[in-house]
Amino acid sequence: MGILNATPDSFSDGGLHLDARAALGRARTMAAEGAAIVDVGGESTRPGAAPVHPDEEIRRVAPVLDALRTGLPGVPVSIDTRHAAVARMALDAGAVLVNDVSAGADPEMLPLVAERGAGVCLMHMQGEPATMQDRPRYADVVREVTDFLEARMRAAVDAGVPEQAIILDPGIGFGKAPEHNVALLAGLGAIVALGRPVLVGVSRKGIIGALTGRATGDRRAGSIGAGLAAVQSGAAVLRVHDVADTVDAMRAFTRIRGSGE
Ligand code: HH2
Repeated sequence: MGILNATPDSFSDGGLHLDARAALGRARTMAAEGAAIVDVGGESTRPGAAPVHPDEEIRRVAPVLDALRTGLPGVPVSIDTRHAAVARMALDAGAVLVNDVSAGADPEMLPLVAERGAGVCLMHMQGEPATMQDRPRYADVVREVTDFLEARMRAAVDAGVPEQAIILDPGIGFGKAPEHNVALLAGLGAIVALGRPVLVGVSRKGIIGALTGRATGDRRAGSIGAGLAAVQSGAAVLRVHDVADTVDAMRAFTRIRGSGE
């Protein structure tokens, strides 16, 4: 999954893809590099970010989705949003997956996904982006995140979303200290055991800085290393900025791992 943020303030690619033509160019590059899906977002959820009104989110992503529909047909698009109004517009514009970092907190979100026959990624977050990194606390992070995802998966199914349409995500960096992120990446098997594909987003995040000492722009190798560790633990999808290098790393890794089985 290639990241395409139509935001002025995303922590890594903020301001780069606000213009629909630039966004389309970036999406084309990522698709050519091997991205299976392009994830379009109009709200930064980095630590400390203020919430964005759904009208503003729509204003940012609508032209990008239009450009993708006409300029890159055949490449599946997901919409990274917590707001049902934004998801509705994006599904109308051809998106096939709703990537919801709040796991369906908007009461209209899961019924919408069900009604439209879309896919949904349900992610764990402790707190809200503005304050989530203040003092994240868990007694048993793997157990708590797994239990939360299981409950949200049940809520989605109760709303009419087929289980096969659900992807689960531990929410690396969303209300988690470095040790929590490491425990989740190592213990991903508990979430995998819920029976749905698991998506992991570590690309250029603070956890990579904590593990390598590198600044945001210099976290490519660390991100790929952590991504491969996630794949080893059972992750099925990696949400990344650096598609070409990640795809190469995954090809080599899965080929060698597969030949030993
Ligand atoms: N991480 C970010 C945003 N959306 N969605 C899922 N499912 N999983 C993630 O780990 C995830 C996500 C944050 O990264 P990014 O989009 O690069 O930055 P920003 O939030 O500043 O736009």
